Amino acid sequence: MHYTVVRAMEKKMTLREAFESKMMLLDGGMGSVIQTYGIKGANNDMLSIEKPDIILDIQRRYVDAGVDCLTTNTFSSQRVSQHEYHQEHRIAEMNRAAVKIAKQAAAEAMEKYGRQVYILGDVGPTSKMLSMSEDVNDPASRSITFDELEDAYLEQIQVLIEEDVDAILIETIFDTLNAKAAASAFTKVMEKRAAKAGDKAADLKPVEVMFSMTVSDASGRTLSGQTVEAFAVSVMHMHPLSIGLNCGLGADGMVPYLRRMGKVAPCYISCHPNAGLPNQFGGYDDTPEDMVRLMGVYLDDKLVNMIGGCCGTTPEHIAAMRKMLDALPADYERRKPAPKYATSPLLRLAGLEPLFKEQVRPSNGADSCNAEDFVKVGERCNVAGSKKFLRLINEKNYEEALDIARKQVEDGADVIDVNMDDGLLDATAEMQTFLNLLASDPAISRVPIMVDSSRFEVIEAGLKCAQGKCIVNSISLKMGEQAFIEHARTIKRLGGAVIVMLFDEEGQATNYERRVQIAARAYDIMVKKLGFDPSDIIYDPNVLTVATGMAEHNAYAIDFIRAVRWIMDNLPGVRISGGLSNLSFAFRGNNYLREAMHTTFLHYAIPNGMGMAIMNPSAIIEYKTIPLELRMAITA
Ligand code: THG
Repeated sequence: MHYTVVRAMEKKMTLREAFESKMMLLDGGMGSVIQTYGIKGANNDMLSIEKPDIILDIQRRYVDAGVDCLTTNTFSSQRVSQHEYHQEHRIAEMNRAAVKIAKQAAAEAMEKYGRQVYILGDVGPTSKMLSMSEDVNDPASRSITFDELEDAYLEQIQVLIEEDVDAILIETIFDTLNAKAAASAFTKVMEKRAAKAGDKAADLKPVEVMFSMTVSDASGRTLSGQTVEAFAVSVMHMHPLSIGLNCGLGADGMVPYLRRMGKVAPCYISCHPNAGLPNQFGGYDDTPEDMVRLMGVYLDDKLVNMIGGCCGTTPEHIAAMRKMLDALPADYERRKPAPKYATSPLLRLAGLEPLFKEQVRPSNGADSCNAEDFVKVGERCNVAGSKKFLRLINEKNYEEALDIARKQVEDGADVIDVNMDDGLLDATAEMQTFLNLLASDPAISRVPIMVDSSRFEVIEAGLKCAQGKCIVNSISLKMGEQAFIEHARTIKRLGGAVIVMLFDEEGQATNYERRVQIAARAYDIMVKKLGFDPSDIIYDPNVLTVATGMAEHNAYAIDFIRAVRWIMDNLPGVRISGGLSNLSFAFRGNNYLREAMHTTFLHYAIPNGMGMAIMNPSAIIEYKTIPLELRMAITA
């Protein structure tokens, strides 16, 4: 084969370096090829133990076809998937066996062709879903918990990494929450590995993580309802080597979604489609020639960095793709990852749909601020902030409680705050129930969720019920640095943005100086020590109640705005939020005055850099309509 000679001269590179240097080729189907060996209806992953020669033969054929990456035969090698075969006690054994076979095939590739083949530990979605109920009569129920699924993935990924794979490929993702459970398990395994290595941790081989979602129909969404952009946002906390698409729709059906994914992905893009749509017998008809013809546009339009095949593809399909890649002109310009920030730091959140907002920068007199990037968080699904919501939750009238959420989205809320902190409620259980119910209502769950509690275990439980990228409300230095760091780490592992309240061990910051000092300290810890992405940090400098009759409260609003400006000028990349309705508690009952105060406050705070508020989205009046006298009274 003509590429043999060239490849023999390649030096050993990491998987990431390989992606940087060339178009990558993944292998093709496993299950459909196993069938051609006369094996039908088997537990395919068990074959790594029971018929290793067949698996090795298939992977050798993929090596001969010219792959750069082999996936291990471990798609279903998790306790959850093996349960139906009663093989859950052999998880370690089957994962170990599968990596050994793939490594043998890769070693042969080096010997035969002088070509480095990377091993991707294959992790499938299992047959369970964390974001959808299997019981039509009980939409809040789930057939498995996040923790159970994460444990199952941890058991698998632990072995794959021990056996020295180059990456974990979390693929055929039809529910992003399942993928986030696998991702969390991956982080735990990697942290344990680094801790074990001690001061030699820096010498450990990097292990990458890669995600590939599957769209279930022409809507271009996952089975659990997320768009490709929302999916991309929801896994980006893992800094994956690549994200991509596989399985359904066939090669041509992927094109529009690859285009959309590529625009938002600050990483490489992969695609390994089926050999067409399934025919009436469940087989796949696209020939190798059909597939490369349909995939030509992937290369012409620079949509991908890695191609391969899924169901119905064979070593012949992959050999045809090898030929296509080798025929690329020497000066072919490969796709480059989209830049992380399009213009200024973006807030990136997701429900079923993504929410992208540029930073709200303080304006300097002449230039007006970009107020359309202001984020409105609906405050009403809060048992402490709405008597009606509390009553509905107490009565377990979730249907009407959901109506409150739906109304806020209709009224223009970009995000929905959910808070169940009430002494007489089981806040964890109520948070789980309500978020599970929200997930089954696409009119509400299209927006991201703000998981709000003063108890961290409630926050953690909430994050484990949301497939999108949430905001945590909130963490602070109130209980000291250690708890703060622990909470921030957990949020990072579960993929959330977070509100940092300006509290420290001495209590709430109520003046300008303490706000500035605590904000700077928290930034240092989160960004410099923990590697938090600043665009995932949202400061809340404490909107306090004004006009209480106490003289020292009257500087509160001005001090808040001065602190907003300092933070935006000095702590790059962050956003500012605040609980708007706090401002006017002194005027409970006088709704017009409260709304006029809120509007006036935002009129000054947004141009100074306030980028988000927790508020009643329907209760904002136009500033110009507020009578001048009232405006002056408010700003006095
Ligand atoms: N910062 C952060 N989170 C917060 C706050 C904040 N969460 C809670 C609160 N402050 C923001 N949420 C609300 C919700 C409702 C009201 C005020 C703040 C409110 N409720 C009416 C009242 O009390 O008069 C209730 C009316 C009713 O019962 O319907 O004003 O600052 N990070």
